[in-house]
Amino acid sequence: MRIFYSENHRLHFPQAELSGGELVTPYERPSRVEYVLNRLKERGFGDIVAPDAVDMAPVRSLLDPGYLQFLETAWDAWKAAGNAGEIIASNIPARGMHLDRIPESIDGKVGYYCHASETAMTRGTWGAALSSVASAQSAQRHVASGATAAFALCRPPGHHATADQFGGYCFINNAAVVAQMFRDAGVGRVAILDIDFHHGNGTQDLFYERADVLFASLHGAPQQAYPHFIGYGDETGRGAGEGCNLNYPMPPGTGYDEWARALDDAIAKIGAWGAEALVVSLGVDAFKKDPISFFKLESEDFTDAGRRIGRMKLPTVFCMEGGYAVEEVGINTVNVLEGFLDA
Ligand code: SP5
Ligand code: ZN
Repeated sequence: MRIFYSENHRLHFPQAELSGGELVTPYERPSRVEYVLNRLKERGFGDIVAPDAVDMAPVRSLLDPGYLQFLETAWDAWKAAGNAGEIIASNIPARGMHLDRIPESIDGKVGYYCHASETAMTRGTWGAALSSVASAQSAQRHVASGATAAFALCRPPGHHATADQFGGYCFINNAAVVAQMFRDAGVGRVAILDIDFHHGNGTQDLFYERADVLFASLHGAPQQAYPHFIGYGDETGRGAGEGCNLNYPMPPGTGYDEWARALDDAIAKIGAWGAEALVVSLGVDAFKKDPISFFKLESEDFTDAGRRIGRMKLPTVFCMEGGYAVEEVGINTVNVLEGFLDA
């Protein structure tokens, strides 16, 4: 399996994450990628290449132009406004406020284009986000031209990013761009399977009213877990997209038996729906030792999950999402890929 990865992920390394009322070193950090790369090499995945240049056309077709403009210019505007620190949102529009009037000041814009203030932006965030989506795009093209599967070692991750909001460590929704590119290449039905611990709110939102892209997500129940306000089981899609959104929220302490039942159900429904290509939002934060999550998966469970996904026999693009137990993030990620190849 070919791996696409860009060193430019290192351009994004904020020093601060607002967590439990403190500023801590972000859980989503550059070393995560090094652990995955090292494990890939250890396990004989030698075909690791840099992506081609980013293609902005599919990104622009899916995302809000004002949001992209904001991401590109936010750092300079933030500094020009005299701010000493990293970009962190401190006012996000809430109940009763205007959601449709975009402020002119950078402070206002940051809040408008953000949904979760744990995520900081720095000088290199835009460049890193572009390199991340470039890896996803190269993986998509590799699979579209005949490969069985490819892995985009994306960083920053993408599945929490919507058409016009960053948050949850995500800026551009890599998996969504891949799905759109499959559609643009003539694939009729594309499924996105999101096994990251957190609900893929951005991906759900982007395709919620569409019948051509099915989204299925296994995640911590919103009553207990970030992103808190979305991800319930009764969110099934709207309009033409009704029935094309499948959420599997699960409670604290969920282990592999229950998780795998949800996975099997999602896989069966993706198959019955007639998916012709698959995008996997590959987060490994369902792991029992993940510092910010509450599922109980063991490392070997990821191998089994990969095997179940592989049995679908669909052209598959894996996009890296979360996973914060850094010592094991490589093992767990590569276990999914090995399970997939074994199927
Ligand atoms: C891509 C991805 O996995 N994003 C996750 C973003 C999670 N953001 C908020 C997490 C808050 C967790 N707080 C738990 C603190 C435990 N000490
Ligand atoms: Zn996650």
